[in-house]
Amino acid sequence: MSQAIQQKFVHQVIGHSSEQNRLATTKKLGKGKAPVNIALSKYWGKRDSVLNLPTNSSLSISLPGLGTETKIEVLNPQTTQEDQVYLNGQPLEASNAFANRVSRFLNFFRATPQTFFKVTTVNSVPTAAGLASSASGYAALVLALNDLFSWNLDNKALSLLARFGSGSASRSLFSGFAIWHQGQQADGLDSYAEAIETTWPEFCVGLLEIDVKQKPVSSTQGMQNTVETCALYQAWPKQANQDLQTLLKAIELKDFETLGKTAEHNALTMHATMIATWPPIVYWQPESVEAMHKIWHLREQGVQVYFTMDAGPNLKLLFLETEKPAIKQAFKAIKVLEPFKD
Ligand code: 2P0
Repeated sequence: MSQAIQQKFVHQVIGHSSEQNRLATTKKLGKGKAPVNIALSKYWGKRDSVLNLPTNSSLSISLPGLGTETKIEVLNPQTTQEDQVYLNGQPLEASNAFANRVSRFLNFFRATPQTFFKVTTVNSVPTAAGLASSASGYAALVLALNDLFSWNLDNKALSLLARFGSGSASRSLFSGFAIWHQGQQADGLDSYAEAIETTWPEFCVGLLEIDVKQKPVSSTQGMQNTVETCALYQAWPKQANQDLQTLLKAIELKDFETLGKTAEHNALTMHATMIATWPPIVYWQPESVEAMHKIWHLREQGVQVYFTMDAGPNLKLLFLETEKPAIKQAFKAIKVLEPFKD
């Protein structure tokens, strides 16, 4: 039943019908490239896990220097009985969790049950370390499929398909700020992201890597547990949607203080719901908390710096170019990105 709903969704987006086969290839190879994105107002919780629909809207900034490049081709059915997935140059076993998830997504794009794909994906971010690699990964894969099948889909359709692969991927089709509308419809066709046109050249994001190991609980599992067991979660959708409105206004007015405060508070509220989940989800390491205190201390000294965190122990610092020397001085190992310049 859920597979039929999913197949219908994909057909509605790519325009498949019996007269017009959208899964026939004319090209040998499809290519796609997409950036990672960091949410300033987070996505946490699904209202529908079949179509991957969120409980709340979210807002992000893309980091053009970091992301995923993916190539896809159709394999010869005479010689192959399964997909081949390469991650960062390494062939993955079909049983590997990453390869398995990619193959399940590709099930919706096989012209026949004997159609298998070779997917070659290269990440410039550590996989599953809370640096949003599934976001750039599914956005790049959808762009590669769009290229392979010559669909010529618009950004809305690309974002819908990417969302179906992984929620945060809906926002990785764009550079700069993007908003993912939660949507209201049961068919999921109004839950997609679009770019916010404002540019903010002074805007900086500092990546503070605490730990790049595979995270203990995936985002998908973590948010499901939160929705099911955390009483505090009831307050989350309202808070998240309010934060999003505040952030939109702050971006429009280039009000950095409001943006920073709202993003930091939003991230900590999301983490509060994770911590109040059972079994508890605590992505933080002692060094994460140490870095938070250091940031609060810098703020007391007048440095305008805020942070956000995702489903992992790493911090992403938010500040304007004028604060770059102070930040680099305080955090020697920080990697500073300028989303509107890189
Ligand atoms: C975000 N995260 O808005 C939030 C903040 C993690 C914490 O979107 O199940 O990997 O594939 O839709 O997209 C990570 O969730 O989850 C995420 P699925 P996804 O960036």
